[in-house]
Formats: sequence, structure tokens, C-alpha cells
Amino acid sequence: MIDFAARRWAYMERIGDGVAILPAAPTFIKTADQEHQYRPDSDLYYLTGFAEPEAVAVLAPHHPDHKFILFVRPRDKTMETWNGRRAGLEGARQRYGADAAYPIDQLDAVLPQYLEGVSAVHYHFGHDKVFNDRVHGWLAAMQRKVRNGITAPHIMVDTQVILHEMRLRKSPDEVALMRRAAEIAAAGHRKAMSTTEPGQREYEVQAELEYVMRKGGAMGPSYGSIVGGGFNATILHYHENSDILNDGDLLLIDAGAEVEYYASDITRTFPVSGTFTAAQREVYEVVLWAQEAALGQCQPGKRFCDVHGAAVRTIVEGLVHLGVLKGHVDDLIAQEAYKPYYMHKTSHWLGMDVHDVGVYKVGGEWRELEPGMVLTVEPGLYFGEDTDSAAARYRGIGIRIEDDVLITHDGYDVLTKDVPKAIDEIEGLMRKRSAAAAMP
Ligand SMILES: [Mn+2]
Repeated sequence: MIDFAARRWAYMERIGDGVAILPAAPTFIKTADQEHQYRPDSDLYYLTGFAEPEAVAVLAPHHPDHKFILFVRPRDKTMETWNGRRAGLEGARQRYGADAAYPIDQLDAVLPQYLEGVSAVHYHFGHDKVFNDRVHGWLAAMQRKVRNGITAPHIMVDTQVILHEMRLRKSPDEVALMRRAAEIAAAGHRKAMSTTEPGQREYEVQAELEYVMRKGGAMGPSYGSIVGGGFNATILHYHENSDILNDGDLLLIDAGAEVEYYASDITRTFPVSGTFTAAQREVYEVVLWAQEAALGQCQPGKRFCDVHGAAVRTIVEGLVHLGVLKGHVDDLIAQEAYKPYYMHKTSHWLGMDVHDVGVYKVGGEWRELEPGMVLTVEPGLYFGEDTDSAAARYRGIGIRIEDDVLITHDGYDVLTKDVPKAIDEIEGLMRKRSAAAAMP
């Protein structure tokens, strides 16, 4: 159970006499009058637990009475009958703990009063241009009134500076939710591995996997599931998931679950037939070694770049071993000779957002890993349709192995360890599938 009030107090302590403005995420139209499923803004939800659209939270630690203000949609019997329940003004106070609540349509009239006498406004200039303009409008209007003795805020601070640093370090209750998101997705991946058969469509495997995740209590996938067989496995963000899975091809699945707005993010690659070919095995072992090398860097005091550096070194050593690259490992790394086959980074932060908040460099230096940070470790190798002749033997092989990793006091904890990734474990799980199918 997340203690949102405790989070707000911790945050307000850190913004001092500043005021934070946190708007709800906009809704997006899918087609005509149909909306995409609503996903609350992570910053707003992190501090309030409020998940409705058309809302704004204001945190004003300097205010004597109203430190937490919510602007929300008022109750409306007809609208609620059609579109779902609303907390309304009373719910904002009683269920979400707001000191004051106003209808959202009073935002322009009421919000500026909470900015008087305040030095800094904390706000995320990210993506909502319309709301950016409103914030600027309030500040400009206040600055026009300074001759009347009003003090207008003169510092704009992005929520990246304080709030995103808090979100980067996961508390034990957040880790518990992320662990659940990881376990549910792991169960989905195991199900995919143990039901895939040659001749199936990619979406049939996607359906098995997503069924297990939703049935297991996830809100749904944390991002669009990638289920790609054969050459589709060499397309990093393949999303059609519609082709036939052929005997002899690899299947790459990159899919995670969302649990109370916390994400998991897992990739596994396995043979459609249940048995790796010799060429697939050679490449798979390189990627697995690279992941092990990268995991070895996941400990407090190591820098974010060390994880990628270890993966790249092992990938290059492997490509030399496979005869795909020729030369000295250090030179090949310096020349980025691996980029045609390994073109993405090894890690990103993971949390409420799949590519979670938190800057990667501090003062120009890659930041040090600390206990409570969660990152993915996901090296890969891809030999696409236009692979050069040196790698012709591996053409059509796309492999990525991705786990979610919590940095602990003495090392790391792999949250997604319940999905097999060693070759014999994968083949063992898939053999049970054939045995079950063969039973009378
Ligand atoms: Mn990822």
C-alpha cells in the first residue's frame, strides 16, 4: 500500500517555499469519438494516487492551511452514468486528502492565488504545450501586478530536479509492486515459451502471454508487446505481430506488465522449434555472456556507463570469436564496429514509466548506481535482411535478453529471474510442451 501523503510531505520538505503544479495527462482520441485507454500522469499519480483525467494538483508547503490542493471534475450523475465514477470535490478531500478542492473549470481563476509570495514554481515542461502556455499566462499576469505589491515567482524549476530524483530511487513498497509486475510478466513469458509451435501466428503467442498477465492481475501490458519471429526479431520495435512462425526461426518477445502503474520490461528469445540451431546457439551464447558481464557491473558505486561498457566489450569479443569482426577488441570498440549488429544501449531506468525518469549524467559524469535504483539490462545482436557477407551465416538471427535489475546494498537482484534464459533451461521447458502435445 503506497503512502501518498508521506510522499507529498517528503517532496514538500524539499521544495521549501516553492509551489508544485502537477497537471493530469491529457486524453487521446483513438478514432472519431473513441478514446485510447486513459493512463494517468506518473508525477501526479506518484504524489496523489489520483487517476482521473482533467485534474491538477498543487502542492503549496508555504500555505498555512492549503498545502495540497486538487482541481477535479465535479460529480455529475449523467456523465458518471455514461463515462464512469468521479471522486468530485468531496472525494478529493476525503479520499485523497486534499486540504482544498475546486472544480477544474475554476483553475485559471483560483490557482494564481497560491503562487503569490512564492519564489519558485516546480513544473514539468515536458509534453503538454497547451498547459505550458497556461502556466506562463498565470506567471505573466502576476508579473504585471508587481507594482501593486504582489511578489511573483521568479524561478521555474523542472520537476526533473527534485521529483524525478525521488522517483529514481524506489522505496520498499515500490519495489514490491515492481516485483509483482516482474513476476506476472515472467509467468506470461513462460507461458509463451511453453505453448509456441511452428505454424502459429505471432499474435497467437501474444494472446497467450497477455492473457496470463491480465489474468494475473496486471492492468495490461506496460507497452505494446513485441512478438517477432525470424527477420522480424531483427526489427527493434516490431509491432505488427502478424506473421507465421516458422520451424527453424527464432522468436523474440519483448513484453512487460503494468501493476498499479509500475512497469516490468522483459525480453526473451527462443527457437520456434524448441531447439536452437548451431548458428543460433553461437550468437545466443554471446548475448548471454554480454548480459552476465553487464550484470556484474550492477552494484552501488559503479557508473551507469559501466553496465553498457561491459556488454559492448563482451559483444565485440564475441563478434571477433564468431569471425564477424576482425581486429583488436579495443580498436573495434573505439571504432564502434559493433554498431551494425548492436545498435542500442544496454539499459534504461525502469519504474512508473517504462523508460523511467531520472537523469543519466550528473555534472557531466555518468551517474553512480545506488541501492533502490532499477534498470534494465538488455544486450542484443541483430543480423537483419541486409547483413554483410561476413555475417551471412547468421542472417535472420535477432536476439535480445532483457531483465529488470534492482540495485541493492551489496549488488543486485534480478526481479525477472523466473523466466529461463540459459539454452538448456529454455529447451527443457519447450520439450515439456512437445511431450504434452504427444500425449494421447
Ligand atoms: Mn527495455
